[in-house]
This record gives sequence, structure tokens and C-alpha cells, in this order.
Amino acid sequence: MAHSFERIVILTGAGLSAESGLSTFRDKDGIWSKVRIEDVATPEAFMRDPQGVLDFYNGRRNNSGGVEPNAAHAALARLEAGHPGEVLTVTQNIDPLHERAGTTNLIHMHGEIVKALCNHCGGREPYDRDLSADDVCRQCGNRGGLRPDVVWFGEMPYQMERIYAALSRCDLFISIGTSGNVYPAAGFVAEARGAGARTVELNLEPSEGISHFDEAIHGKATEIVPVYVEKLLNGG
Ligand code: BV8
Repeated sequence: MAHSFERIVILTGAGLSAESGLSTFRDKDGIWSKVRIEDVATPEAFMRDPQGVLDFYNGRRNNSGGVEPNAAHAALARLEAGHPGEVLTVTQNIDPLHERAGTTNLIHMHGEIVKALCNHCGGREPYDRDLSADDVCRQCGNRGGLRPDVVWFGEMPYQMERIYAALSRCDLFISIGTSGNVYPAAGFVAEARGAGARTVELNLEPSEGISHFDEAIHGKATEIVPVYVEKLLNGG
């Protein structure tokens, strides 16, 4: 069966994990309505109050441990497995729900809550218990440098070259569950459009980048993503 698209890039955000029970950032009573970015999600915050930042991420890690992937994560894994061309999923989310649903060609551009990073040696280890500011790195033995392996504001997101290379050659770009507030992720739709890709937004409501999308379907991810994936898999 002919498929309209060869190379698909998918960008996901917190809205994809909302129905799994994880808070988004900018919705009503979202994460940024409870804590300030400057206090918990910048390198300066970590220097100023390491235990306060670690307590924030310890809480997020504990939450993400008890939740399951939802029907939208599962549909995206089916798309990757069933689509004859390439499918790359780039997620802004630090939760492990995409991989637990079966997605394998995946980039966590803002890092992962399941990994800890040592500021002293750059080594990574599983973030498998609450971190405290005087913990010892299992690799270098130094104390006090362990942080969650997430990208804070003012830090460079991961694997940007690989992402831009994929955006420059994709023919379909799908943005799911993101408000389009945070750069450079919010600029990806313009990159894909510039490369000639068709751009589609699947989100609860129009995002900041809505004007860049050829098509937009608004609704809950667990409802609209499986329908859209079935359409793609049937050559749509
Ligand atoms: C960089 C990891 C430069 C941690 C995150 C001033 C100073 C410094 C930087 C800047 C500045 N001004 C601008 C910047 C750039 C800054 C930025 O963009 N700021 C914004 C706020 C203006 N960006 C950065 O700092 C980035 N780095 O620029 O580096 C540089 C250059 C060279 C060399 C070195 C450095 C780094 C940004 C990454 C920050 N880390 N997360 C953590 O998770 O704690 S960002 C954070 O926001 C999450 O990753 C999150 O994913 C991301 C985006 O949020 P969304 O996913 O979109 O979530 P949101 O709640 O906003 O929206 C949810 C959407 O889902 C909504 O639209 C909603 O309608 C929808 N939804 C809800 N429920 C459902 C649903 N949809 C479907 N179904 C549902 N059920």
C-alpha cells in the first residue's frame, strides 16, 4: 500500500503524559503554577539551593515511577513499528513512558528523570533513589555533584544536531501535547516547514505555534492520537 510519507518526525510534550496522571507545566494548576522556574529548573537554582532542587526532582521522579503509558504512547509505538519509512520521536518529556510503551527510535532532548548526572565527572548513573546534596557519585567518588540528568533553562538540549538533521529531511512533522512555549523545541515546526514537510498539531488546544501548522486536530491525546496513527498506517 502506498504511504504518503517516508520520514516522520514526532515532537511530544507534557500533554502526552497528562492522561497518564503526570502534571503538565502551563495548564491550570500545572507545575509552573506551584514552583518558579528560577527556583528549581536552572543551574543557578541548583548552585543556590541544591537540596531544594533535588527535592523537587525527587518528587517528580517518585510520581513518574507510579504511572503507566497511555493509549497515545501506545499508538505512537505502533506507528514506529508499522510505518514502512523512518519514524523519529523527539520528546521534551523527562518521563520514561514512550520507551515503556515500546518506542525505540527516541530522543529525550530535555533529559531523563531516571538518570542522575555527576557535575564532577560527567558520569551518569540510575536515579533510582531520592538524591541528596551530599550524595557520593558511584563513578568518581566525589560528593555533592549529583543532579538529575535533565536540561535546565539556559542549558543546551541534547542531540540537537541529530534533531535538526532529521527535521531537514522529514516530510511529515507531528507536534503532540506541547504548548510551543519553550525553545528550541518550539522552533522545530518552522524548521520542518522550511524543509517542505507537512506539519500537523495534535493538542488539547491551539499552541503558540498554531500558525505554522498545515493541519491541527484538537482534543485529548488518548482520543485523537490513535485515530490519527490508524489513518497514517492505512496509507492516509
Ligand atoms: C537554551 C526539563 C541556550 C526539566 C525543560 C532567558 C534566559 C535563558 C533562556 C531563555 C530566556 N528566554 C528564552 C530562553 C530560552 C528558554 C526558553 O525557551 N524559555 C521559555 C520559557 C521562554 N529555553 C532554554 O533555556 C533552553 N535552552 O535555550 O539554551 C543555549 C544556547 C547555547 C549554549 C547553551 C545554551 C532549554 C529549555 C529546556 C528547559 N527544560 N524541561 C524539567 O522537565 O523539569 S522545559 C519544560 O517545558 C519541559 O521539558 C516541557 O516539556 C517543556 C515544554 O512544555 P510542554 O511540554 O509544552 O508543556 P506545557 O505544560 O507548556 O504544555 C502542555 C500542552 O499540552 C498544552 O498545550 C496543553 O493544551 C496540552 N495538553 C494538556 N493535556 C492534554 C494536552 N494535549 C493533549 N491531550 C491532553 N490530555
